[in-house]
Amino acid sequence: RIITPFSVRSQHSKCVLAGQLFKMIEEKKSNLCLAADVTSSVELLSLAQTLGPYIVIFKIHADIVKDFSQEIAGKLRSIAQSQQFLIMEDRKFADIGETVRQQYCSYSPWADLVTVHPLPGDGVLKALKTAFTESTSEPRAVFIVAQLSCQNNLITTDYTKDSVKMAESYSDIVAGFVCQSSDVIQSVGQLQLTPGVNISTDNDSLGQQYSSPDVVMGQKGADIAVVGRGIIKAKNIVETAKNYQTILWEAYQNRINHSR
Ligand code: UP6
Repeated sequence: RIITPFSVRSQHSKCVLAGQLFKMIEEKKSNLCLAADVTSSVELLSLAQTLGPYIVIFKIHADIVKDFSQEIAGKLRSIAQSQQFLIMEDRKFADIGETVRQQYCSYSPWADLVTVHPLPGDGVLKALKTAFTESTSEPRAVFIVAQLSCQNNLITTDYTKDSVKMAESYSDIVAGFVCQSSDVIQSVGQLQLTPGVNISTDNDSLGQQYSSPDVVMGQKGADIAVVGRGIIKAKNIVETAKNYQTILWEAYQNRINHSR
């Protein structure tokens, strides 16, 4: 569990977007990433507009949104700019470098952050680093999926360790890791993004496994918690998002204070 405050950690980030994220978390008092897994662009933009104030990352799967277009992405980007959050495309790239480089083109105009599986080796990181430079002058970064929240996944302890090692030479583009355990993060300048967070249930019918915000921020050591259905399926999404934001922030404060 990294207990150094975000304000200090931002100074250790070799990745520009990681530094910005640490500052954003402190300014907004939010460790919340919304998983906006909805099927229409109307719902997508409405979630961004109404929940923007309570989150630091708006995470999407563009391929779930039936009418997704570059125009919708542009609208999402202006909401992100006015409400101060980053956009993550959870594409989980996992192919040979050249394919990833080409696939990235659809996301480069609007996704601040993307996710990658380290499975193919460092070619994916090399490809994205090249693609970032080729496509934009804005800061871009990746989160590496070093562990998964779903049951029976095939990731081993060695795989996780090797993912972290692989990322060492790419610290300028690696903002952090998607993982479930605090011992993954070796550098205070990188962030732990942890999905599988829900207050009211501990699984779904398709293998997802949930923990409570306290467990995720305390024991598991998350810096940012990813919440999807816990919020977007709630009756009152604004009140629910605020509630998650508060509980996560308090759990983070406890982690920092208990260490003193
Ligand atoms: N996600 C996980 N677990 C992982 C990696 N990513 O759940 O290990 C992503 C899913 C989904 C979100 O792709 O978008 O986080 C979780 O949504 P939920 O809270 O509705 O289960």
